[in-house]
Formats: sequence, C-alpha cells, structure tokens
Amino acid sequence: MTARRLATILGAPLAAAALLVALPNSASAADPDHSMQTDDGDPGGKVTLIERGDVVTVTDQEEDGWAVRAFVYNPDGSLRYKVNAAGSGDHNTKQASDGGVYNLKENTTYGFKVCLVRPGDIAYCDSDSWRNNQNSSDMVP
Ligand SMILES: [Ca+2]
Ligand SMILES: [Ca+2]
Repeated sequence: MTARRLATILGAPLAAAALLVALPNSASAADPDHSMQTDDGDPGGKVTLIERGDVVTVTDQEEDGWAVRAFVYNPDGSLRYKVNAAGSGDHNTKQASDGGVYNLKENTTYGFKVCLVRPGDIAYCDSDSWRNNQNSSDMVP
C-alpha cells in the first residue's frame, strides 16, 4: 500500500505515524527495556537501558544550548559512572563490552538519572531505578 493511499484511508497524520513505525530504527536494532526523559516541558534529553548487554545510551534531543548527562548509581547509592551527549541528535553509548564499571551486574537494580547541563548549571533531572535482568548475551560475565 502506498503512502498516498494510506493517507487517504487514515488521514495524513496517522499515515505519517504509520510510516515512522515501519521505518527501521537506525540507532539500534533493539527497543530499550527502560527509557526516561529530562523533566523540561519539551524534553531535551533522554537515557535508555537495554538490559541485554547493559547498553546505556544518552541522547541530546534538542539544539537548545543544553547538553545532556546521564548518571548510573550503584545499589548502595554511590556514583558508578556518568556519560554525556552534547548537540542536537548526538548520542553516546556505554555497554558491558566496554568492561569495568560499564558491565552492570545481572539481576541487580541500579539508579539512573538524566539531566540537562551547561557550564555551571544542571537542571531538569529525572531519576528512576531500573533492574538489569538479562545476562544471556552479555559480553562479560
Ligand atoms: Ca541540547
Ligand atoms: Ca553485565
């Protein structure tokens, strides 16, 4: 079915949404298990976790003068690592295959926080606790 015919049937906005869904996701083959955005009204930042492979991705979603920083906290509340992205569409990924702190323990709950940052300023943070459950294809035990 062509986009034009879809548009006729569904109305243009629905057809556009359907086409977006149909397009392959170039950033990652897997949908994240967890996702949250910064707390500004039109969220400029996002962090996602794919449990398999401990894939943590921080994305700067807007060219708004703010960069984005994600924090990962150990179960005892101490900071495990942080990762930045700066510039519209820029993203940065850490995962188990990077080794060290980036290899999250399986069946363990970590704290995640995502904020907008600019020199001397950090704001619009959102935080959550996400459990890392899947270890079947982690590169490092
Ligand atoms: Ca930005
Ligand atoms: Ca792991």
